[in-house]
Amino acid sequence: MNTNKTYLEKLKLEAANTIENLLSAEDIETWRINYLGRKGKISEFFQSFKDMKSEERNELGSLANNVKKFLEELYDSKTKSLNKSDIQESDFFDYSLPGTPNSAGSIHPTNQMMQEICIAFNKLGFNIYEGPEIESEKYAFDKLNIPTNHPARDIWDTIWVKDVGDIKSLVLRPHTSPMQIRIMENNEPPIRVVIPGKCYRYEATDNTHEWHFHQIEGLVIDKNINFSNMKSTLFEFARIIFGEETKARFRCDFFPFVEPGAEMSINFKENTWLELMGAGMVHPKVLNNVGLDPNIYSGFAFGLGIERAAMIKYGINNIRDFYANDYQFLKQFK
Ligand code: FA5
Repeated sequence: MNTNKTYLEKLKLEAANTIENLLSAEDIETWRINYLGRKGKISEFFQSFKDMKSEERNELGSLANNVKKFLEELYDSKTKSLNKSDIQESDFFDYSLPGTPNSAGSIHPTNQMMQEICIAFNKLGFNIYEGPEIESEKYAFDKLNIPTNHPARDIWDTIWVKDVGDIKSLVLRPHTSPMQIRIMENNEPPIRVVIPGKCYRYEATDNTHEWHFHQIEGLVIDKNINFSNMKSTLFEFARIIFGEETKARFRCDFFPFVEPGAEMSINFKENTWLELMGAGMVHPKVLNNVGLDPNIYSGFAFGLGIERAAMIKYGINNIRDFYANDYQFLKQFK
Protein backbone atom coordinates (compact mmCIF):
# COMPACT_ATOMS: atom_id res chain seq x y z
CA MET A 1 0.00 0.00 0.00
CA ASN A 2 1.14 3.48 -0.80
CA THR A 3 1.57 5.16 2.57
CA ASN A 4 2.77 8.52 1.38
CA LYS A 5 1.14 11.91 1.45
CA THR A 6 -0.08 11.63 -2.16
CA TYR A 7 -2.12 8.59 -1.30
CA LEU A 8 -3.69 10.44 1.62
CA GLU A 9 -4.55 13.44 -0.56
CA LYS A 10 -6.10 11.17 -3.20
CA LEU A 11 -8.09 9.33 -0.53
CA LYS A 12 -9.41 12.62 0.85
CA LEU A 13 -10.40 13.84 -2.64
CA GLU A 14 -12.00 10.56 -3.64
CA ALA A 15 -14.02 10.38 -0.39
CA ALA A 16 -15.19 13.97 -0.71
CA ASN A 17 -16.27 13.50 -4.35
CA THR A 18 -18.07 10.27 -3.61
CA ILE A 19 -20.15 11.51 -0.68
CA GLU A 20 -21.26 14.58 -2.58
CA ASN A 21 -23.40 12.50 -4.97
CA LEU A 22 -24.93 10.18 -2.39
CA LEU A 23 -28.67 10.61 -1.79
CA SER A 24 -29.78 7.80 0.46
CA ALA A 25 -28.99 7.15 4.13
CA GLU A 26 -27.97 3.59 3.18
CA ASP A 27 -25.35 4.76 0.66
CA ILE A 28 -23.95 7.27 3.14
CA GLU A 29 -23.65 4.54 5.76
CA THR A 30 -21.78 2.36 3.24
CA TRP A 31 -19.48 5.32 2.57
CA ARG A 32 -18.82 5.77 6.29
CA ILE A 33 -17.94 2.07 6.71
CA ASN A 34 -15.73 2.20 3.62
CA TYR A 35 -13.70 5.22 4.78
CA LEU A 36 -14.16 5.62 8.54
CA GLY A 37 -15.18 2.11 9.64
CA ARG A 38 -13.04 -0.19 11.78
CA LYS A 39 -11.72 -1.92 8.65
CA GLY A 40 -12.09 1.19 6.45
CA LYS A 41 -9.48 2.93 4.37
CA ILE A 42 -8.39 5.38 7.10
CA SER A 43 -7.91 2.52 9.58
CA GLU A 44 -5.97 0.57 6.97
CA PHE A 45 -3.76 3.59 6.48
CA PHE A 46 -3.02 3.79 10.19
CA GLN A 47 -2.26 0.03 10.22
CA SER A 48 0.45 0.54 7.62
CA PHE A 49 2.35 2.85 10.03
CA LYS A 50 3.78 0.06 12.09
CA ASP A 51 6.72 -0.50 9.68
CA MET A 52 7.65 3.20 9.43
CA LYS A 53 10.33 5.19 11.07
CA SER A 54 9.01 7.26 14.00
CA GLU A 55 9.71 10.65 12.33
CA GLU A 56 7.78 9.75 9.19
CA ARG A 57 5.07 8.13 11.32
CA ASN A 58 4.53 11.33 13.36
CA GLU A 59 4.21 13.51 10.30
CA LEU A 60 1.87 11.20 8.37
CA GLY A 61 -0.07 10.42 11.56
CA SER A 62 -0.86 14.06 12.10
CA LEU A 63 -1.90 14.41 8.41
CA ALA A 64 -4.02 11.26 8.55
CA ASN A 65 -5.78 12.51 11.70
CA ASN A 66 -6.65 15.74 9.90
CA VAL A 67 -8.08 13.80 6.95
CA LYS A 68 -10.05 11.58 9.31
CA LYS A 69 -11.49 14.62 11.09
CA PHE A 70 -12.32 16.21 7.72
CA LEU A 71 -14.15 13.07 6.57
CA GLU A 72 -16.04 12.83 9.87
CA GLU A 73 -17.23 16.41 9.45
CA LEU A 74 -18.24 15.68 5.87
CA TYR A 75 -20.23 12.70 7.10
CA ASP A 76 -22.00 14.73 9.82
CA SER A 77 -22.98 17.56 7.55
CA LYS A 78 -24.14 15.15 4.81
CA THR A 79 -26.32 13.24 7.30
CA LYS A 80 -27.84 16.47 8.58
CA SER A 81 -28.59 17.79 5.10
CA LEU A 82 -30.13 14.44 4.14
CA ASN A 83 -32.54 14.60 7.15
CA LYS A 84 -33.54 18.11 6.14
CA SER A 85 -34.16 17.12 2.53
CA ASP A 86 -36.17 14.12 3.80
CA ILE A 87 -38.58 16.56 5.39
CA GLN A 88 -38.73 18.56 2.22
CA GLU A 89 -39.35 15.41 0.19
CA SER A 90 -42.29 14.42 2.38
CA ASP A 91 -43.66 17.96 2.06
CA PHE A 92 -43.34 17.81 -1.66
CA PHE A 93 -46.69 17.71 -3.43
CA ASP A 94 -46.85 15.40 -6.41
CA TYR A 95 -49.32 17.00 -8.80
CA SER A 96 -49.42 13.88 -10.96
CA LEU A 97 -51.03 11.80 -8.18
CA PRO A 98 -54.78 11.16 -8.52
CA GLY A 99 -56.77 13.51 -6.27
CA THR A 100 -58.77 12.56 -3.19
CA PRO A 101 -62.37 13.34 -4.07
CA ASN A 102 -64.29 15.54 -1.65
CA SER A 103 -67.00 13.62 0.12
CA ALA A 104 -70.10 15.44 -1.08
CA GLY A 105 -73.26 15.46 0.99
CA SER A 106 -76.37 13.70 -0.21
CA ILE A 107 -80.09 13.81 0.33
CA HIS A 108 -81.16 12.38 3.69
CA PRO A 109 -82.83 8.93 3.41
CA THR A 110 -86.06 10.36 4.84
CA ASN A 111 -86.18 13.01 2.13
CA GLN A 112 -85.23 10.48 -0.54
CA MET A 113 -88.15 8.31 0.60
CA MET A 114 -90.44 11.33 0.68
CA GLN A 115 -89.52 12.26 -2.89
CA GLU A 116 -89.99 8.67 -4.06
CA ILE A 117 -93.44 8.46 -2.48
CA CYS A 118 -94.48 11.84 -3.92
CA ILE A 119 -93.37 10.72 -7.39
CA ALA A 120 -95.33 7.45 -7.01
CA PHE A 121 -98.53 9.30 -6.05
CA ASN A 122 -97.94 11.89 -8.73
CA LYS A 123 -97.90 9.05 -11.29
CA LEU A 124 -101.24 7.92 -9.84
CA GLY A 125 -102.68 11.38 -10.57
CA PHE A 126 -102.10 13.20 -7.23
CA ASN A 127 -100.92 16.82 -6.92
CA ILE A 128 -98.41 17.74 -4.21
CA TYR A 129 -99.00 20.43 -1.58
CA GLU A 130 -97.26 21.58 1.60
CA GLY A 131 -98.61 23.15 4.80
CA PRO A 132 -97.59 24.84 8.07
CA GLU A 133 -95.79 22.93 10.83
CA ILE A 134 -97.35 25.19 13.47
CA GLU A 135 -101.08 24.69 13.31
CA SER A 136 -104.08 26.10 15.10
CA GLU A 137 -106.12 23.83 17.33
CA LYS A 138 -109.05 24.48 14.98
CA TYR A 139 -107.35 22.76 12.04
CA ALA A 140 -105.35 20.17 14.00
CA PHE A 141 -108.43 18.92 15.88
CA ASP A 142 -111.78 20.80 15.85
CA LYS A 143 -112.51 20.72 12.12
CA LEU A 144 -111.32 17.12 11.99
CA ASN A 145 -114.23 16.15 14.22
CA ILE A 146 -112.09 16.05 17.41
CA PRO A 147 -113.69 18.68 19.69
CA THR A 148 -112.05 19.95 22.91
CA ASN A 149 -112.18 17.39 25.73
CA HIS A 150 -112.90 14.58 23.26
CA PRO A 151 -110.93 11.54 24.48
CA ALA A 152 -109.64 10.94 20.93
CA ARG A 153 -107.30 13.92 21.40
CA ASP A 154 -105.22 11.63 23.59
CA ILE A 155 -104.26 9.63 20.48
CA TRP A 156 -102.11 12.59 19.44
CA ASP A 157 -99.76 13.48 22.30
CA THR A 158 -99.57 17.09 21.35
CA ILE A 159 -96.80 19.66 21.81
CA TRP A 160 -98.54 22.98 22.47
CA VAL A 161 -96.99 26.29 21.43
CA LYS A 162 -97.78 28.93 24.01
CA ASP A 163 -97.83 32.74 24.03
CA VAL A 164 -97.27 33.50 20.36
CA GLY A 165 -98.43 37.11 20.54
CA ASP A 166 -102.18 37.17 21.11
CA ILE A 167 -102.77 33.90 19.33
CA LYS A 168 -103.38 31.00 21.70
CA SER A 169 -104.04 27.36 21.01
CA LEU A 170 -101.24 26.75 18.53
CA VAL A 171 -99.66 23.31 18.26
CA LEU A 172 -96.70 21.72 16.54
CA ARG A 173 -98.81 19.62 14.21
CA PRO A 174 -99.05 16.05 15.50
CA HIS A 175 -100.16 14.82 12.06
CA THR A 176 -100.55 16.16 8.52
CA SER A 177 -104.36 15.72 8.57
CA PRO A 178 -105.08 19.46 9.19
CA MET A 179 -104.07 19.91 5.56
CA GLN A 180 -107.16 17.90 4.52
CA ILE A 181 -109.26 20.81 5.83
CA ARG A 182 -107.10 23.55 4.32
CA ILE A 183 -107.17 21.85 0.90
CA MET A 184 -110.93 21.25 0.96
CA GLU A 185 -111.62 24.84 2.09
CA ASN A 186 -109.63 26.25 -0.79
CA ASN A 187 -110.34 23.86 -3.67
CA GLU A 188 -113.40 22.52 -5.45
CA PRO A 189 -113.67 18.75 -6.01
CA PRO A 190 -112.42 16.72 -7.73
CA ILE A 191 -109.46 16.79 -5.33
CA ARG A 192 -106.57 14.37 -5.46
CA VAL A 193 -103.56 15.57 -3.40
CA VAL A 194 -100.70 14.39 -1.22
CA ILE A 195 -99.09 16.60 1.43
CA PRO A 196 -95.68 15.59 2.82
CA GLY A 197 -94.38 17.19 6.03
CA LYS A 198 -92.88 16.98 9.47
CA CYS A 199 -94.93 16.05 12.56
CA TYR A 200 -94.23 16.32 16.28
CA ARG A 201 -95.60 14.31 19.19
CA TYR A 202 -94.95 14.47 22.90
CA GLU A 203 -94.24 10.77 23.22
CA ALA A 204 -91.51 8.40 24.33
CA THR A 205 -89.37 7.00 21.55
CA ASP A 206 -88.88 3.33 20.73
CA ASN A 207 -87.81 1.34 17.67
CA THR A 208 -90.84 2.41 15.63
CA HIS A 209 -91.74 5.76 17.24
CA GLU A 210 -89.92 9.09 17.17
CA TRP A 211 -91.07 12.33 18.78
CA HIS A 212 -90.60 14.05 15.41
CA PHE A 213 -91.13 12.21 12.16
CA HIS A 214 -92.60 12.69 8.69
CA GLN A 215 -95.98 11.84 7.25
CA ILE A 216 -97.60 12.08 3.86
CA GLU A 217 -101.25 12.94 3.95
CA GLY A 218 -103.41 11.86 1.03
CA LEU A 219 -106.87 13.10 0.13
CA VAL A 220 -109.25 12.18 -2.69
CA ILE A 221 -112.68 13.88 -2.95
CA ASP A 222 -115.09 13.42 -5.82
CA LYS A 223 -118.49 11.97 -6.60
CA ASN A 224 -118.86 8.19 -6.13
CA ILE A 225 -115.53 7.55 -4.41
CA ASN A 226 -115.72 4.33 -2.38
CA PHE A 227 -113.65 2.10 -0.10
CA SER A 228 -112.54 -0.12 -3.01
CA ASN A 229 -111.05 2.92 -4.76
CA MET A 230 -109.04 3.58 -1.62
CA LYS A 231 -107.83 0.00 -1.25
CA SER A 232 -106.81 -0.36 -4.89
CA THR A 233 -104.99 3.01 -4.84
CA LEU A 234 -103.06 2.13 -1.69
CA PHE A 235 -102.24 -1.41 -2.87
CA GLU A 236 -100.96 -0.01 -6.15
CA PHE A 237 -98.86 2.55 -4.25
CA ALA A 238 -97.37 -0.25 -2.10
CA ARG A 239 -96.46 -2.25 -5.19
CA ILE A 240 -94.71 0.76 -6.77
CA ILE A 241 -92.66 1.51 -3.66
CA PHE A 242 -91.95 -1.95 -2.21
CA GLY A 243 -92.20 -4.21 -5.29
CA GLU A 244 -94.75 -6.33 -7.15
CA GLU A 245 -94.74 -9.11 -4.54
CA THR A 246 -95.56 -6.84 -1.59
CA LYS A 247 -98.03 -8.21 0.94
CA ALA A 248 -100.25 -5.52 2.50
CA ARG A 249 -103.12 -5.93 4.94
CA PHE A 250 -105.97 -3.69 6.09
CA ARG A 251 -107.42 -3.88 9.57
CA CYS A 252 -110.13 -1.82 11.26
CA ASP A 253 -108.93 1.26 13.09
CA PHE A 254 -110.52 4.35 14.58
CA PHE A 255 -109.87 7.97 13.58
CA PRO A 256 -112.61 10.55 14.30
CA PHE A 257 -112.26 12.14 10.85
CA VAL A 258 -112.93 8.95 8.83
CA GLU A 259 -115.67 6.33 8.80
CA PRO A 260 -114.93 3.50 8.32
CA GLY A 261 -111.29 3.73 9.39
CA ALA A 262 -108.44 1.32 8.74
CA GLU A 263 -104.74 0.82 9.22
CA MET A 264 -102.55 -0.58 6.49
CA SER A 265 -99.52 -2.70 7.40
CA ILE A 266 -96.83 -4.10 5.14
CA ASN A 267 -95.13 -7.44 5.48
CA PHE A 268 -91.38 -7.20 5.65
CA LYS A 269 -88.52 -9.36 6.91
CA GLU A 270 -90.26 -12.77 6.94
CA ASN A 271 -93.59 -12.41 8.62
CA THR A 272 -93.06 -9.10 10.42
CA TRP A 273 -95.86 -6.61 9.85
CA LEU A 274 -95.23 -2.91 10.33
CA GLU A 275 -98.03 -0.37 10.41
CA LEU A 276 -97.47 2.08 7.58
CA MET A 277 -100.55 4.26 7.63
CA GLY A 278 -103.98 5.13 8.92
CA ALA A 279 -106.72 5.59 6.32
CA GLY A 280 -110.46 5.68 5.76
CA MET A 281 -113.46 7.28 4.09
CA VAL A 282 -113.70 10.99 4.92
CA HIS A 283 -116.30 11.46 7.69
CA PRO A 284 -119.55 13.23 6.61
CA LYS A 285 -119.09 15.68 9.52
CA VAL A 286 -115.69 16.71 8.14
CA LEU A 287 -117.23 17.29 4.70
CA ASN A 288 -119.91 19.42 6.34
CA ASN A 289 -117.24 21.37 8.28
CA VAL A 290 -115.72 22.52 4.98
CA GLY A 291 -119.05 23.18 3.25
CA LEU A 292 -119.16 20.07 1.05
CA ASP A 293 -122.42 18.15 0.80
CA PRO A 294 -121.83 14.51 1.91
CA ASN A 295 -124.81 13.47 -0.19
CA ILE A 296 -122.98 14.59 -3.31
CA TYR A 297 -119.34 14.10 -2.46
CA SER A 298 -117.40 11.32 -0.84
CA GLY A 299 -113.70 10.61 -0.55
CA PHE A 300 -110.89 8.88 1.23
CA ALA A 301 -107.89 10.08 3.19
CA PHE A 302 -104.73 8.48 4.50
CA GLY A 303 -101.64 9.45 6.52
CA LEU A 304 -98.50 7.37 6.16
CA GLY A 305 -95.21 7.45 8.04
CA ILE A 306 -92.27 8.20 5.76
CA GLU A 307 -89.58 6.80 8.07
CA ARG A 308 -91.74 3.68 8.46
CA ALA A 309 -91.82 3.33 4.66
CA ALA A 310 -88.01 3.57 4.54
CA MET A 311 -87.73 1.02 7.38
CA ILE A 312 -89.84 -1.43 5.38
CA LYS A 313 -88.08 -0.75 2.10
CA TYR A 314 -84.52 -1.02 3.45
CA GLY A 315 -85.04 -3.42 6.39
CA ILE A 316 -84.13 -0.87 9.07
CA ASN A 317 -85.04 -2.01 12.59
CA ASN A 318 -84.71 1.23 14.54
CA ILE A 319 -86.39 4.49 13.51
CA ARG A 320 -83.92 6.41 15.72
CA ASP A 321 -81.18 5.65 13.17
CA PHE A 322 -82.72 8.34 10.95
CA TYR A 323 -81.92 11.07 13.48
CA ALA A 324 -78.64 9.80 14.98
CA ASN A 325 -76.54 11.45 12.25
CA ASP A 326 -74.29 8.40 12.06
CA TYR A 327 -72.19 8.76 8.90
CA GLN A 328 -71.90 4.97 8.45
CA PHE A 329 -75.71 4.75 8.36
CA LEU A 330 -76.24 7.80 6.15
CA LYS A 331 -73.61 6.96 3.55
CA GLN A 332 -75.52 3.80 2.61
CA PHE A 333 -78.10 6.05 0.98
CA LYS A 334 -75.70 8.08 -1.20
C1 FA5 B 1 -102.61 9.65 12.08
O1 FA5 B 1 -101.73 10.43 12.34
C2 FA5 B 1 -103.74 10.02 11.18
N1 FA5 B 1 -103.72 11.42 10.94
C3 FA5 B 1 -103.62 9.23 9.87
C4 FA5 B 1 -104.87 9.28 9.04
C5 FA5 B 1 -104.97 10.22 8.04
C6 FA5 B 1 -105.91 8.39 9.29
C7 FA5 B 1 -106.11 10.26 7.24
C8 FA5 B 1 -107.06 8.45 8.52
C9 FA5 B 1 -107.15 9.37 7.50
P1 FA5 B 1 -101.41 7.65 13.23
O2 FA5 B 1 -101.16 8.28 14.51
O3 FA5 B 1 -101.73 6.19 13.25
O4 FA5 B 1 -102.55 8.33 12.43
O5 FA5 B 1 -100.15 7.88 12.29
C10 FA5 B 1 -100.15 7.52 10.94
C11 FA5 B 1 -98.82 6.88 10.54
O6 FA5 B 1 -97.76 7.77 10.89
C12 FA5 B 1 -98.51 5.60 11.31
O7 FA5 B 1 -99.10 4.48 10.68
C13 FA5 B 1 -97.02 5.56 11.26
O8 FA5 B 1 -96.57 5.07 10.00
C14 FA5 B 1 -96.66 7.02 11.36
N2 FA5 B 1 -96.38 7.40 12.77
C15 FA5 B 1 -97.27 7.69 13.72
N3 FA5 B 1 -96.67 8.00 14.88
C16 FA5 B 1 -95.35 7.90 14.64
C17 FA5 B 1 -94.19 8.09 15.46
N4 FA5 B 1 -94.26 8.49 16.71
N5 FA5 B 1 -92.98 7.90 14.89
C18 FA5 B 1 -92.90 7.52 13.58
N6 FA5 B 1 -93.95 7.33 12.76
C19 FA5 B 1 -95.17 7.51 13.29
